[in-house]
Amino acid sequence: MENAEIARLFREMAELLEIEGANAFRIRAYRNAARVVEEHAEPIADLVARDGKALQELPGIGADLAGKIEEIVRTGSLRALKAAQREAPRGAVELMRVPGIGPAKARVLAEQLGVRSVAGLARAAKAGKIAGLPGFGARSQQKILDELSARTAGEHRISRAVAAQYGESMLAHLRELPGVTRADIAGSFRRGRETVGDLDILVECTDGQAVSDRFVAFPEVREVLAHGPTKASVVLRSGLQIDLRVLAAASYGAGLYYFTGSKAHNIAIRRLGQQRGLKINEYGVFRGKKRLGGAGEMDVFRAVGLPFIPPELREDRGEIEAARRKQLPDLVTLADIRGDLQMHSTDSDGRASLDEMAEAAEAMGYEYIAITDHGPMLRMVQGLDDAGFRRQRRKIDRLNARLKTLTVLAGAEVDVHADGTLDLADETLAALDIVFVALHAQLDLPPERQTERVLKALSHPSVDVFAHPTGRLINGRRGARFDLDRALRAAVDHGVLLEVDAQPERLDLDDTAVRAAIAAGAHLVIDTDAHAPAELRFMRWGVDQARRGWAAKSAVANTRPLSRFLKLLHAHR
Ligand code: DGT
Ligand code: CA
Ligand code: CA
Ligand code: ZN
Repeated sequence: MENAEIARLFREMAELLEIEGANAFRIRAYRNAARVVEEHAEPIADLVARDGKALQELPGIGADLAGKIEEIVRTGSLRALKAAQREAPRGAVELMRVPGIGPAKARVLAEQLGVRSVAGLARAAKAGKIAGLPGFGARSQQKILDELSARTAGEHRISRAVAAQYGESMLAHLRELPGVTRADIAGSFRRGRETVGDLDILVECTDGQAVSDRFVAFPEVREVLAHGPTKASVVLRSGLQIDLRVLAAASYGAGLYYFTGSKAHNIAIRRLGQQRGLKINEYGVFRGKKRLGGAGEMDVFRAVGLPFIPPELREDRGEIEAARRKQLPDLVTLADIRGDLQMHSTDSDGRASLDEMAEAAEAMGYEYIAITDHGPMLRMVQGLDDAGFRRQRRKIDRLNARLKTLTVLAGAEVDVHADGTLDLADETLAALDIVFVALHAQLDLPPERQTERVLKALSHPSVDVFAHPTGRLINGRRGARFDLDRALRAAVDHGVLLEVDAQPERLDLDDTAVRAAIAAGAHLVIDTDAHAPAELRFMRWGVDQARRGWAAKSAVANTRPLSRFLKLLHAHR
């Protein structure tokens, strides 16, 4: 049982309670429990197996929620959730996943229009049936249409971080079978994509039937789509589909290559093979009937005369040409990262103190971090005002005097007003070690005005980093629209670094924007925007996104030692 699975059930519970109009405190308790479970470093199921009482030591988990966690771990489901599902109008939960539709609106749509799905919502909006409903209007109908058209044809893709939990636990399940010599997740997941349509798992084993049997016996399987000796396919209760292929050792590399994709990349490589009179498929590399290789992935590259191309680049976006010219970037790795830069403490909306964040970062072996609490504009999270940042600076100075291996930079994440001015006084900004600017409100300004806002903010002399530049949320909101090329040029002119925010639902900049940023000559920072110590582990998702954007170590500022990092940061001041 993955933590993500427990969290998913609690979140659905919270949504159903919202639709029901239940007590806000109860709703919040479920949401909090979902987050606590999700962020717990070890599997909660192990905790339950070891010591039932330990659950109640988790923050915000009392006897009632602990009992529910145990029930989920033991039975795989939750009776209270089933009951709530029966009560709620069908489809309402799915509708709430559309930005701008809260519980009340979802209920109205489901009850008055009989809308049961996102597809049904699109039909109703197009037919103009939504504008006249209570609580809606022509504007909210248009907003729904805009949101839906921004999604790729209603396709449901699962976030990388969530897919990783199910995929890694399936891998562990398969590896327990004797005779399994290799097992990997291939497909879009191996290519580092921020979301996956499904997971593709490859296993090397001589007894395919045994692997397939064990695969379909994974505890969370809801539906078996296929179940044979070389392939199988299942859907988990979370809705995630997993495909299995079993391969012989002689074909494993060729299979891994083929099922890693992308399809467009595979086709281009196969064509290169054809030009050399070779046949390349998921079983190997062949000349006529003669097998030339296939046990290792390198067999395929060697056959077409190319060096290894990292999976993150295999999108047919110029990687084959770059490989031929020996101009592939030396991609940044997780181990290259020397410091984490955006993070919050209880001084604004973080859930751990400054000292706790610093200790956690030190334990991870970082050389430096920055504490970047919010400014005053974000009232709902109680940001710091100018005096607050002065007080925090004194706390950070005292902390640095105590710390042995870690340096804490005093920073801020400052909101940009709609007119491009910043939400803290110039003297306050000038006194900080590192200043992040971010758009949090009014993401829907017209593109020209948004561009002006961004350009003005980036030109402020104290600004160092542009945080999660678009503000998009994966499977959530679309984010701000502005002229990215002009913003990137301004960033380069003013020496502003661009963030790759590693929160799994942000991953902003995204891969194509990272690549554009590097091409424009900008530097990146990859950081976690952590609001709790456990979130420091999000760094891997940010690194994956940067790798997909062709980021070399040298393009990422926080791979540098502190002194060189600061020099780059303040070159423009
Ligand atoms: P996804 O699941 O939508 O996130 O994306 P992928 O890339 O994982 O796609 P998927 O699961 O349909 O297939 C896994 C890999 O298998 C894909 O990346 C490349 C390979 N593949 C699938 N179908 C074809 C095909 O028709 N031709 C070739 N050359 N490769 C294919
Ligand atoms: Ca896939
Ligand atoms: Ca697949
Ligand atoms: Zn932020």
